[in-house]
Amino acid sequence: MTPEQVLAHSPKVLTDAQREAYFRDGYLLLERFVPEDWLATLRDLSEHFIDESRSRAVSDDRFDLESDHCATAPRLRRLNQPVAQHPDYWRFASRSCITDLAEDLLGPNVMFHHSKLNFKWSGGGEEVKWHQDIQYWPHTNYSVLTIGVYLEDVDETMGPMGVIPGAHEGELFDLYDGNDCWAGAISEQDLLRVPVEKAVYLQGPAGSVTVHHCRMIHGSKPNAHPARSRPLLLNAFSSADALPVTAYNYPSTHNGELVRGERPRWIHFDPRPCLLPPDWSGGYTSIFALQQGEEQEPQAAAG
Ligand SMILES: O=C(O)CCC(=O)C(=O)O
Repeated sequence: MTPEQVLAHSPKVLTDAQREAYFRDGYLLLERFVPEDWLATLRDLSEHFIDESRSRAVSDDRFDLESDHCATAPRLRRLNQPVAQHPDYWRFASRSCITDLAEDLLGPNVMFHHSKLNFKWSGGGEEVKWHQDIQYWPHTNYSVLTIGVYLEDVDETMGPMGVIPGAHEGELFDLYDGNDCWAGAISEQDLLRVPVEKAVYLQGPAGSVTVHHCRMIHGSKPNAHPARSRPLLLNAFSSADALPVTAYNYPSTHNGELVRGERPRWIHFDPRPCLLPPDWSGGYTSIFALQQGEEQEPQAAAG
């Protein structure tokens, strides 16, 4: 859907000024957006899965682990596809305030794409280099976004999500390196064309929500805080008239489910081209493993 088509529908949780800001800047930060009861449920789930990760020594299709992860000091880098791992994650993605938020920015027909829970552990949790999402999972148009929820308070030392206002209207970058291998990040050379000095780092108390457009250049620094981790639950949605061009390479029960409205009769094709990612049907690791250049046995995982 185009911004004009979306704005023609009345919003449920945003003001029109907030929606216009999203379309202009390509991101939003909504402080304390998620109610306490939901936050408590999501935090309990995090504890449960962190505990479960203690029994793992290597990453698998559910748990993406930092290299120094161990049972006594778990460092779960990412919980893959939480919606497939517990019904409350799916309830949150499909029937909560964030579904309303997705509807306000994508129009009445909304499709769920995927979810992930990125931890950034204290004292180092890894950097995410500048990149755009849509090259990882191209769609027929760019009415696609990701909603992040901070499950704990996040300050500027903890690797908050960084965005570059307005970058979603600019260039779509090649995420392959000079050897035609997928780097998953914008090259140093190309970054010379990006006003990274204008980056805004989205921080806030627990329950704050970030939204970024699928063409937004974004990334985050390591977590320098000595004691606190930065769990960020990410759910990606599209207008239902934006269909994925490539199969999502992490099989989940909910990828592609309609969470609001109806299946539309017409697909919308944006004339702007999109980069095609590698064929990951044989396996994939994670954005962290890729960007850190880790040698790993590929799992079926993504983005
Ligand atoms: O966890 C973060 O800070 C950013 C994550 C991200 O951009 C991604 O997973 O695509």
